Amino acid sequence: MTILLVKSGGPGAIEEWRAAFATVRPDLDVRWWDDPSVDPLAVRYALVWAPEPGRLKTYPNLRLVISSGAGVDHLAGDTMLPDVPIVRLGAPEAVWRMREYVALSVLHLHRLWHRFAANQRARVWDELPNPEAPERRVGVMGLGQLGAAALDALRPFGFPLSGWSRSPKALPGVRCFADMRGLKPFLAQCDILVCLLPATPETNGILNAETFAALPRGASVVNAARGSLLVEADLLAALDSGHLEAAVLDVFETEPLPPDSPLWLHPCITITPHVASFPGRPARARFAAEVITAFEAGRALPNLFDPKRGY
Ligand code: NDP
Ligand code: OXD
Repeated sequence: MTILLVKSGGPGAIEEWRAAFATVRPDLDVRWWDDPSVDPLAVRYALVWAPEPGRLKTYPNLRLVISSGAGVDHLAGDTMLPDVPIVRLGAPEAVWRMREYVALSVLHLHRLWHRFAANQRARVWDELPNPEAPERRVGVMGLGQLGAAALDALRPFGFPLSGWSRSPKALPGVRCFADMRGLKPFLAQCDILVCLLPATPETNGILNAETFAALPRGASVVNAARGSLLVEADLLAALDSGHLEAAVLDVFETEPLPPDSPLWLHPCITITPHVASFPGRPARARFAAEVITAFEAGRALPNLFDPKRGY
């Protein structure tokens, strides 16, 4: 039997993975990463999250790697990656989840929900007048599968929309900016900035003091990308100076976020524990099974990781 090796969710998750794959690809022998009875020569596929660097290279017949998350920064640091296709998670459920998360976060910031929450705790009745959607410009950094889907989700609300990517893009109803030359003009017209960039050497620390200063006064920020993109101290300074209004953060430099982080109790910060788009195991197994089937049939693979680009 063909072995699919799984490293995602810990050893306790393997029965759920087996059950999920049994409904879509019952022919696969689904094994836990550290199962001592696995013959390394029989491993054809791997579904992984943060495998030990160098380990994937030890399976000589490995043909395909699937990342259990859409981000592949957990693999990008492995200097001994095997020369096989690496597919990033692209389950429709993951995309729906991110659409929900971005719509929820943008509406939360648009309607000053953090202030109403604080006022409720203080028993303060204050309508807090705030602009209507056509006066609230929303910009998304990263126009890949998630950024484009997030913009789709925001379209019905009537916000003026814009986006920023590495290469030029054209999206209906979205003012598109590209590369470093487009960054400052893009930022200057974002009242709410949503970050959905991958973690690469180029994007490391991109949400920093300079970026925040380029946003209009009173702007807010959503980071659902990676913690390494955000300079947390710069965000705190921009919020405390009043230049930024609020932030919604799903990802952090250190996860879980340490209990002593000043981010936890900041009145203008809303925190979620890296859940923006994580779909359940059955959805990820369905996606992985479709990719394996496409690979075996010689069809083009979706969401291929390009090690040269780093995403
Ligand atoms: P994609 O690879 O589909 O899209 C990435 C986008 O970012 C592309 O538009 C790309 O530009 C742009 N980009 C990359 N580098 C740069 C750069 N240096 N400057 C400007 N633009 C750049 O990724 P996804 O949409 O699938 O995912 C994005 C990220 O979201 C993931 O890498 C991951 O970190 C994060 N994520 C977070 C989750 C969560 O639960 N919080 C869940 C899933 C993903 P171009 O179009 O020109 O290539
Ligand atoms: C991720 C994911 O890459 O959850 O963060 O898919």
